[in-house]
Amino acid sequence: MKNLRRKTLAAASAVSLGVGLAVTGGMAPAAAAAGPDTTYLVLAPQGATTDKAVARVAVAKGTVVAEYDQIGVLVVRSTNPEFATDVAGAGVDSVAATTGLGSAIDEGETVEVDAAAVAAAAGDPTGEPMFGQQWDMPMIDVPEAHAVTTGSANVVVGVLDTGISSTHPDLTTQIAKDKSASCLGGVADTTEAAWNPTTSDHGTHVAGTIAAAINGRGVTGVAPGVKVAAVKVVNDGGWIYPEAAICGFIWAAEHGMQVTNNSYFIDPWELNCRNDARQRPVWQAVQRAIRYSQSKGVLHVASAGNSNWDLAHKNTDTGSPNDGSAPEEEREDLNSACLVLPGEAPGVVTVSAVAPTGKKSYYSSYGLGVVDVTAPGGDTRFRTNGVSSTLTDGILSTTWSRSGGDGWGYKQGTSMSSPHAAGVAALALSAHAGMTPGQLASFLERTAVAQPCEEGVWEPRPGFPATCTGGERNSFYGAGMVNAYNVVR
Ligand SMILES: [Ca+2]
Ligand SMILES: [Ca+2]
Repeated sequence: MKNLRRKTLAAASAVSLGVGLAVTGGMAPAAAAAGPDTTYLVLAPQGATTDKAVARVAVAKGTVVAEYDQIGVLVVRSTNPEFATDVAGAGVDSVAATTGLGSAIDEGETVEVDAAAVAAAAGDPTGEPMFGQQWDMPMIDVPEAHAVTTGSANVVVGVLDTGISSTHPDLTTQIAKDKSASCLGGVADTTEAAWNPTTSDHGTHVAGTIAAAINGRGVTGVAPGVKVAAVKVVNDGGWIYPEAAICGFIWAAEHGMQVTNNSYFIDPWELNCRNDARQRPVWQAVQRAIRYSQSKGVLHVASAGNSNWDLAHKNTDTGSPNDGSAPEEEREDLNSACLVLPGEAPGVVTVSAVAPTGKKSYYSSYGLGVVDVTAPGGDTRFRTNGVSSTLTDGILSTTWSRSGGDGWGYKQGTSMSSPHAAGVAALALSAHAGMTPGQLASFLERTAVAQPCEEGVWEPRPGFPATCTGGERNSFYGAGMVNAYNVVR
């Protein structure tokens, strides 16, 4: 029985009010001056330690919940309504609350499949039972790559996402449990329950695309010989808060991960540029975490997003901020603090998505100089001119649900394309150890198969027009389609 579960592509413009705002009713104690329990990021001056900042937090009646001395950032909780003012002083460069700065994860569409039925249909008894449904794998020459290597167990890919099901039969042998953690709240929690999924199987699906086992069950990942680590950064409401992302980047750096997959993006349109002065410290802190992790040898791979936006021209994209409250002139005020993170941070490999045809998926965002490479993400609408959804044109991978447990199913999105690129990066490192993140990023681009622009307006689904610009390197596909064989041959 097919269980179709659809979720609307989450609008990146939605803003969560966050966890700190709920004030309990009449039970509040006499401390009338107390405000809501709010999370702050406190930044020491660039390059300075956090010692003095810690002292200032105590003076301002805050509690340090995580100290990231490596990047001079503290995660603090406080109910002092004047905390941001009171904490100012020697050793504190800036402070900002992260309230309202959660970014929604794009869930995409899911359909669970009956494993036995798919196994019978696939018809290849020597391969993985569902391999016949994995159109994405031949598209990037994964079988040819596996004839050379399936990857090295020394390579660990951090899946910064909703957690990974540690009981999944296609993943249980693939997870580096000693490197897995939940980063919710900005503090790493290594208990297995904490980094398992609780509401969403997004991360479980991503992990399967990277490294599902060759074990005679279900599917194969791009790099089944490598390990994945669950780094849970998405809360049960589907939001990524900056403190969780910071914790995740630092965790990956301190636990020897060479690659991370980031199938989400933190959108500055709604969340940063509108009120830049207040929010800039938050973005500076995230950028410090990204830079630090890169300096420790981590390559970050990120999805381009599912809004069909031209990310290179977002200051003139009238489709972006959609609540009507942002004046035009404010939208022009883009600067380096207004990057879509992590995708647009320097050194991050940003991935667009293609359909089974190899052409841009209707939903995939794009942008010249923003998209670095492309990979299969699925397109369940191109076949019917948008009229109905053909879910087998999505990406088949590992799934999980609270009611149904572990399984396999289809999803589509740049969330699904990015892990293909992360898997190829992991194969590349397996075959050629010792590359720096910068070398690995350019190797992925050099080995990608160039994809020419579509002519004119590309609109595989009515209502989703886009125009490709550039030459061999272009706005839809960057340097081209990642290729698993080219990185190991
Ligand atoms: Ca398998
Ligand atoms: Ca990039």
